[in-house]
Amino acid sequence: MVSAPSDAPVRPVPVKIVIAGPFGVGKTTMVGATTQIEPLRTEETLTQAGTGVDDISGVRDKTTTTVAIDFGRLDLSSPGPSHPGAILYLFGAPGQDRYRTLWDEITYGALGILVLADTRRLNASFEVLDWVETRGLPYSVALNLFDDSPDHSVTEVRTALDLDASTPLTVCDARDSASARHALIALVEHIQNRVLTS
Ligand SMILES: Nc1nc2c(ncn2[C@@H]2O[C@H](COP(=O)(O)OP(=O)(O)O)[C@@H](O)[C@H]2O)c(=O)[nH]1
Ligand SMILES: [Mg+2]
Repeated sequence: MVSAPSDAPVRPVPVKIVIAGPFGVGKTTMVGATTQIEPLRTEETLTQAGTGVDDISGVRDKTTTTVAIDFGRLDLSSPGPSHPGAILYLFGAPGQDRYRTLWDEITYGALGILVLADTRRLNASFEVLDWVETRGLPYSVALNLFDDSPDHSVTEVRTALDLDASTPLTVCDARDSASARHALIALVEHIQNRVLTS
């Protein structure tokens, strides 16, 4: 096999990442905070038609919902606190359970999944985590902190979500680009480790 000359430019690797999690957990916010291109958003106003169909408990103030995907791009090979060589293509999934078929389609070609969780309603993440387990892809969990989030330790949350010791668990503010980026980098490093050890 002929190896590339050592001075050849290193091409950034495109990495497809899916951001999953229950309705109102901050997926659209995270894509918007991290993308370096204009985010694609497919938000619609919540209507009475969703009453009794979609579980909006705990997110009563929310007025819009993602009906297809959010899309953004984050180049982690650019200068600054970065992860070398990866360009992330971010796909935010819609939260409602009824989009499960779409969740399967969105993960096509993805290298990893970031599951956002909200400590005010951790049980809302169980269904997403069960689904993520079935996909067999590397995943990590990020706790998106809200002003009234209860003060649980990371260890308590890890136990409550029944996470494997190797699954990265970070804490973030999805509105803050550096914080959200940190959660994504933890996932990229986890993907790299999985690739190197498999
Ligand atoms: N206080 C606070 N609000 C947030 C945070 N992340 C998201 N939000 C707000 O929570 C609401 C739901 O977020 P959104 O991104 O639409 O959730 P999605 O359904 O998962 O896409 C929006 O009004 C956001 O502005 C956060 O870290 N802290
Ligand atoms: Mg959304």
